[in-house]
Amino acid sequence: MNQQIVLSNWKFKACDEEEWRQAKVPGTVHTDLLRHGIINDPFYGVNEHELQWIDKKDWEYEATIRLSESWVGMGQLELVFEGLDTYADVYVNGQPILFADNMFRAWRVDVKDYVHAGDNQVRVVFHSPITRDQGSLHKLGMEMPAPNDQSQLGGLEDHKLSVFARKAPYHYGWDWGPRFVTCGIWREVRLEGWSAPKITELYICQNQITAQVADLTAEIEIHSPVDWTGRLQVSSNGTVWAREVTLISGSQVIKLDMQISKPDLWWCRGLGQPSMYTFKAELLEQDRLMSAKQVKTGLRTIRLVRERDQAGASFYFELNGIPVFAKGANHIPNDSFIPEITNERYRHEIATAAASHMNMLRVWGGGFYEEDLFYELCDEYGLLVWQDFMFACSMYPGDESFLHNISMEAEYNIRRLRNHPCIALWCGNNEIDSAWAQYIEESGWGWKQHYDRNQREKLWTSYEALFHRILPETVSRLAHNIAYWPSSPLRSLSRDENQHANTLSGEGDIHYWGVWHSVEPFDNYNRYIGRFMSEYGFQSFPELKSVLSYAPEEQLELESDVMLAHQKNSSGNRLIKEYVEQYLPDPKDFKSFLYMSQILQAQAIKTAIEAHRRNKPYCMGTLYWQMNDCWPVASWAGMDYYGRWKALQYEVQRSYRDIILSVLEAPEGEIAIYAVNDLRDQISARLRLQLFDFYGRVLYENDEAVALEPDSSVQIKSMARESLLQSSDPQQVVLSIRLEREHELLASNLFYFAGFRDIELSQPLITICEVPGTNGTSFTLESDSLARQVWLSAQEEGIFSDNFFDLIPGVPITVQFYRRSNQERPFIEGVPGHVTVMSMADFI
Ligand code: BMA
Repeated sequence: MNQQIVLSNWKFKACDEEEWRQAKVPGTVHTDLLRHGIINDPFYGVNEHELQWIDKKDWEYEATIRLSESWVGMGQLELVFEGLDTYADVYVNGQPILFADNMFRAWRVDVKDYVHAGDNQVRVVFHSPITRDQGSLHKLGMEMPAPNDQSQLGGLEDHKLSVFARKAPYHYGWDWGPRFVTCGIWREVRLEGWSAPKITELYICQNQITAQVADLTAEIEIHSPVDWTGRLQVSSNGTVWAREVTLISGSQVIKLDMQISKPDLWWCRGLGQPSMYTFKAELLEQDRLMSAKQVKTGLRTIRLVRERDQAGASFYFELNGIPVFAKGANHIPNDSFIPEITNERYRHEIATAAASHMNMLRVWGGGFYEEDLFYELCDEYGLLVWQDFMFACSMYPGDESFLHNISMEAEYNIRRLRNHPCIALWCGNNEIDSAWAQYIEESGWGWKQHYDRNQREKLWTSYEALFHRILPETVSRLAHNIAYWPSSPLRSLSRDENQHANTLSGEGDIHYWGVWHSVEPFDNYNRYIGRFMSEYGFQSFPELKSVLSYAPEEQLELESDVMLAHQKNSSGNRLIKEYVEQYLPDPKDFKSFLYMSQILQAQAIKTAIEAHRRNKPYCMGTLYWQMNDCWPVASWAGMDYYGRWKALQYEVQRSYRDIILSVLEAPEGEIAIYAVNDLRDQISARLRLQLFDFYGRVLYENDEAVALEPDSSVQIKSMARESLLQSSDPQQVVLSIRLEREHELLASNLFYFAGFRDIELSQPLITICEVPGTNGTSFTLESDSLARQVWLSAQEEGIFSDNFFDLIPGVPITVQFYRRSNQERPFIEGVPGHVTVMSMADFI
């Protein structure tokens, strides 16, 4: 059978120093230095600025592996590096065996001729990506656009070197991320040995999936050191498919057709259960098992539907024949130092997405192709994945070796991920098409204008080779049933001016950044709605507890060195301040400003999500920017680096429910109530309206039957503002809208007739009582006057079932606390410890 040894006991040092120190693998040089106390916490204070020397040096790692006679006598011996970041020369017993140059690929080297019985030395030398790519830049002879690359901070002036290395772009800095151009052995290293045939890959190709039958082909890649005859079988749930095979020495792919009748299909959240199947492939000689490999997959058909219609063309995902309204967020790496991301953190993130009623995440192209666990969790929780290739916001070289490197990278990652039913789309890159804007001279981010005709042609030729040839060809060859989309955003595949997306395109996907980057009012979310909103976002600060993890008390002001170092969007703080001044009451101090920034962000994204969902089926997807953070920072994330939910995460949880109510006020004073139903069932319910004053008196009430069609968005009621208000003061009332079925609350929302700023809040008295019999995990809150944006914060890490909500006197709200836990299911009902309750009145 196959055997393996994971290489451990690594040591490391700078190439120009003598002293070896113990290293952690998988790991990075930064985290190794930190563990030895050679550097300070990279995330604390302004330490980032002090640590820029690390990427200018070469580093080496070494391990010894002891092999027995029987090990070295094996027919095949391969050293496998699952991830080397990035320019790594590898030596075995002093002999060079590999020159790696791509962090996104795994490397497998035949080392039979290089090892012997006894101790063997494996040495990995990492060349500074900076020194190396200064050479690449010199060779290319022109600077490349890469606005997020913080070259200045790295002491490199405007030389954007990130584009040359097949290395996570965000390592070079981003508008939410620090610049840590690290290196190291970031995934496992092992020696594999075998003398008999070995199954090296098992792919379950889904030819056609219907409710009646799943028509599949198992593609089994086998490596055999010898010629061999025997039996190959694949089994799942007790059914076995088998055939005799004759192998010749070397690698080969054997196919086995399989059918499963009445398959349990894989569905994303909201549409059904994410059923999974386990397939096991085995090679048998008589009854002796020679090799086995097991994979899990879900059976489903996923299509990207782009069909012409009056407005342009649709853009939506269809799962097993059912159109999906995509609700989710853009995911970035969870840490600047990838090996630091524990399984628990992954589970926490994906459970957060599921608890927030998402059904899609976009793995954005400036990070890395995620760990297997990420996709396993998305499979398990029913989250679709929009998967970018790792290219973002820059142009790239197009020489032959670069292109070859990328086709190997694409092949490796498509193969690695193609059994995951969650993968819905492969997308070429983030924002490059729209930034370059080949077909409209005056469009784009002003990149083209820096180049002469020849240079432009060269850059665009590289672009086309990558995103219109190599990547789509590789996807269709290896995962032919998954759609490819060259760039996000993109309007269409035509090679002319119609290609480029703009905020009002009636086709393609849209990144709408008018609100935030262009300082447009929130109301513009109601105007700029495309067929699929793959990005839009609004920043906020993490809560004080998280800020204190990087800033000492004396730095707690917006313009302090530390706070500025943890705000990577140069206009970020100014924008938050300006928007707060426009929409919210003035915060009384720094801590209040943090709170206010979160309320602001939540309000912005609520406006956007509701607008997108109201416009279904014209719009069929909404992915806000961004899910998470890679260090503690002011950013667009809904969940901070520590996994703490900001006000936005709770707002998303409400706004992404399968059924929502949404209110839109027209400028003429018409108040329209919409109901959006993403379920496949018709809903009969009662719509209950109550107009309250801020002391809980009901000034108006109405109750009527409504029916919601399956999978629909409709206006269910409309009223004139004046007739609702009558003589009430618009600054003193709130409209509560509830959709109820029997005693079940299906959806609810609140509507105010005046902005936050214009409403005068009195200091409410909020009471919080433990719900008897819940052992301290549930609480009921009540208030004697309107309390806005009530924020519960717990001593323990965890989430409340609801938070940042408004309390109307006489309308109590009950919440549960869920402890963050290291178990398979991350949220477990628990005791929060001391709970602090505050509301907006406490911050003004
Ligand atoms: C989009 C993203 C990121 C960026 C974000 C916020 O353009 O694709 O590049 O971090 O906006 O500016």
